Amino acid sequence: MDDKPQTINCKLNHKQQMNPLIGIIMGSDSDLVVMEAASAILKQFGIPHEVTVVSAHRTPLRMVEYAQKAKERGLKVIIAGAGGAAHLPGMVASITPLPVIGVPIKSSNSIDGWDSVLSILQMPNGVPVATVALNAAKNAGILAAEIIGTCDDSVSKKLSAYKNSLNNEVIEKVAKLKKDGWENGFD
Ligand code: AIR
Repeated sequence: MDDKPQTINCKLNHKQQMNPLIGIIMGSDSDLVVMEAASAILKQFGIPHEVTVVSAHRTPLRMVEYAQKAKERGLKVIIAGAGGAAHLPGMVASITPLPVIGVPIKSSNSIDGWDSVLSILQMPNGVPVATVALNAAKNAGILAAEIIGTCDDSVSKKLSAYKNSLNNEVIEKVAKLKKDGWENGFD
């Protein structure tokens, strides 16, 4: 057996960079108010993506078709959000070899969001779904961008700049608190 490590080249070519790389799907258009944050951050990073509604319960055959064709259509990551009995991310993950990021949504039919969190989080061994916090579609977008960034240096650089900006924002707040005074300040 050849035990040399394999060279894995996953650099995206120009055509791949233009087509949607990330599919954002959700159980209902009522989820859009939460899920649009994933699209907004992907736009900020300049990553092409698509957004559509796919319901595990109301359109099960559309869900199967979407999951079966996602990889051949050039998608690299799927972000799936749903509320209540949130089976969409797990069922899509059971069909596609692509990484699936699940966004639990506190929807109108949800009991505090726990139903959705647990439906998406507690997947059986063999079928992982990377579950973000309740309503955390922005983090799902960032995680998807990070996956793309493993193959694309320009995306990776934008992510590093973004994380630097988070750091700088806090440092500025620290300086402002110091300047303006803070009763129990330590710094
Ligand atoms: N949903 C739709 N099909 C399957 C599920 N789990 C979820 C949607 C939405 C919630 O049901 O993801 O969060 C309520 O949908 P609607 O359309 O009644 O507003």
